[in-house]
Amino acid sequence: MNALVAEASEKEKVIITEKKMVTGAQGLLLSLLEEGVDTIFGYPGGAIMPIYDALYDFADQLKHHLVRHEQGGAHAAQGYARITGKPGVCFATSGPGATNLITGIADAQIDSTPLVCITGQVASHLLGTDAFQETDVLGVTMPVTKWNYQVTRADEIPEAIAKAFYIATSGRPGPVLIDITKDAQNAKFEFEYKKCKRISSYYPVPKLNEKAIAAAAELINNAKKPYVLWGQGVLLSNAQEDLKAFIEKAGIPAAWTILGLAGLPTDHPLNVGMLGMHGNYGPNLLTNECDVLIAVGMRFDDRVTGDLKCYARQAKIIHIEIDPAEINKNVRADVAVNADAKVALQALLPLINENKHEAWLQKFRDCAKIEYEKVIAPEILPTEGKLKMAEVMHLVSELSEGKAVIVTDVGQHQMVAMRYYNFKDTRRSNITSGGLGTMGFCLPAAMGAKVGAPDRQVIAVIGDGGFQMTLQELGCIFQYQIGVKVLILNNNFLGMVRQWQQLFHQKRYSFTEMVNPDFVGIAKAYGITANKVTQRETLESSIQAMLDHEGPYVLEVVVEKEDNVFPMVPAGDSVSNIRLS
Ligand SMILES: Cc1ncc(C[n+]2csc(CCOP(=O)(O)OP(=O)(O)O)c2C)c(N)n1
Repeated sequence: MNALVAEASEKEKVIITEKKMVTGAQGLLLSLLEEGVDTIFGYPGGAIMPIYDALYDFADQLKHHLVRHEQGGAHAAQGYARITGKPGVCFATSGPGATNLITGIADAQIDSTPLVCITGQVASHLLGTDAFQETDVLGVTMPVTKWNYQVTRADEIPEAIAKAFYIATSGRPGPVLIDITKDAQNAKFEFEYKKCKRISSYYPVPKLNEKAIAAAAELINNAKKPYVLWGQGVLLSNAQEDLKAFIEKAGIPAAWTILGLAGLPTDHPLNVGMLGMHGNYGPNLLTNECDVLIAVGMRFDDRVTGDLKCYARQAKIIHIEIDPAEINKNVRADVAVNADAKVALQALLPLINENKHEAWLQKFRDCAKIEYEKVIAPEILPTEGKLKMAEVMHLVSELSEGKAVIVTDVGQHQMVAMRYYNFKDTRRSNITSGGLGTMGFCLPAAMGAKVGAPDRQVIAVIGDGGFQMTLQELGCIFQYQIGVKVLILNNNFLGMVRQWQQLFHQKRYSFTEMVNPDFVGIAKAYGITANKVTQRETLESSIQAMLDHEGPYVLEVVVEKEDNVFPMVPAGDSVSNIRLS
């Protein structure tokens, strides 16, 4: 109760301390404090006014950031959650406020990000009457939330919030939404809070199957060409060190999905690179040569597997995964280990033999050499022509010493950033929209990440298309002086779609060319320092100036219009058919 007592008016203090009576709105905020929340991203409106009114008294403990669009609020909460590991909290009003959250919620669902979204709702006596700003937000969010619930009585609030936090963070994390009617926000009740520790018929923490662990260890110990693929599950269970110990002991090459990136330093000798459509040559090609494939905390997304009919058919598959629904969904597991990545890796470690698979590793090195000569060197070290996205990212990596948090949007720049940033810091250093591929994610997510990790250098890498989807969050960045560095790689095209049009639609550039505004002017109008680079000679000093700047900064780099990202596995093709050009 101390929070409310500290902030409430003298008159209220007496009432609250003596009777512990609070409004639903106050009860919500007290519940959030009980869950350790100190940061909220949100946007007010009629149906959530009582909550915002109560927030006025809690401003010191609950730092609310007024975003400029609810989608930005959801993405900011995602960025905050992804960097801190704590659930991100966002507020929105009913109707359009709630529906504006949906993209962020769906993104969080597919990328396993814990969110607690609070929406205001019309008063309960108006439910179902098509009242002003009434939307069936439960119905709308049902398929994209891990759980949602409508509160119509103030005294339900603490229990609903306790459940929300438990569900969002346990097992495979995900978004939850609590919709609170206006009368429930206003009504008084006696506040009491109990954290949720279990819910009947919900078993988020699987019991480790020792037999499966033993079977996995046996396969690994007898393998000649074992291969680890890791995903975000490693980061979500903080198993970076466990993964390293495991692959180092058994001498196994390991490749990452785009959500697993930075779980190991990029230049670790056993880190062979990126999987998937624009991943590295060896990691894709040799998937179809390994004899035991060990998937850790990843879900065999189609962007990773390509055509399943010719995906790792020769290999025995070990699938370590916390969500039982993912096991045998896309790829059949010979050994299924339904477990948290850290628990499984720690159980496996003593059972696996020390090993070195020199000849097998050499195959990855040989592929890497081919890719370096054919693709990477010309991309990062061009001496003439327009600037290339890869050389920009290569320089950003060098100048920030591989220690920054890189937040990306969706498109060519996203793939390039992941391919060419040399991550040295394995603390959650890569944030992207992987599963949903949401343009507009980056700017607000980077903002949320910087709020969650103010001491880290956070760089938002965005295309000219995606930037224009949520650029209004420059307003929020300016208002709270959130020191994000925004790097726009401007090719004046919806580049990734243009690349597909070039390669698969006979260069018919149907509605992908962009006539862009003055991005520097826009940033400056928001009060943010900005600069534009077009020449190779000034690229390095401009990036350095951005990195050295104290507060928020926008750097627009004009790059080659028709730059392509290679290698590429054409959509739906076999990973063996990866193209270098
Ligand atoms: C909300 C949304 N709409 C459409 C798409 C389809 N899409 C994927 S990449 C892309 C082009 C992105 O262009 P830009 O932001 O300029 O980045 P670039 O590819 O040029 O680096 C589009 C339109 C999407 N991913 N998300």
